[in-house]
Amino acid sequence: MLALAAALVAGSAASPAFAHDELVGSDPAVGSEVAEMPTEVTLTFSGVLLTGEGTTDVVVTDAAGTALTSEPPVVDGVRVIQPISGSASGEITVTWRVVSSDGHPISDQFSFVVAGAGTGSTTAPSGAASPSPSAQSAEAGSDGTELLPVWITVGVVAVVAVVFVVLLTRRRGLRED
Ligand SMILES: [Cu+2]
Repeated sequence: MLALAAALVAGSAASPAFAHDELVGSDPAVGSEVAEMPTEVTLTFSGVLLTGEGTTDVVVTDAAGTALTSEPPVVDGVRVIQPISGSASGEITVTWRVVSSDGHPISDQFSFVVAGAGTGSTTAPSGAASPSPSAQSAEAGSDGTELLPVWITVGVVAVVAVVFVVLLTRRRGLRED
């Protein structure tokens, strides 16, 4: 009975009507990779957020921890829009705190990745003018594409080995016959 009661309590706590709001989406999306640093980050919550002094705080930082926000966030119903100042590439972290529609403050953080060569100090955008070879190989390694030739090599070796074994077996079979 106790377990059943506990399950019921847990179930009701998890239902949206009684829970804090939660982050249900963002732009850029959580964990996504975008081509360029956006001019704003939008967070969408499951309920209309409370507004007022000190309710809402969004900090956007680059991989080095440099803040990319200079303006306060704008709360618009279920959404929070945080303007971005400055440019960066690499992993961008969004740390947010809002006050849920039930009056409880909630906070968390997520990150997304801005593609592009090096830091914001690079003059030419990646594409036509290729960045330094070391930067390219580092990028290839980080997203795993460099691992592909290794697996191809392993696959080819495996196939060759199997064919070799099959041929050996057949020859043996022929000799026995
Ligand atoms: Cu709550």
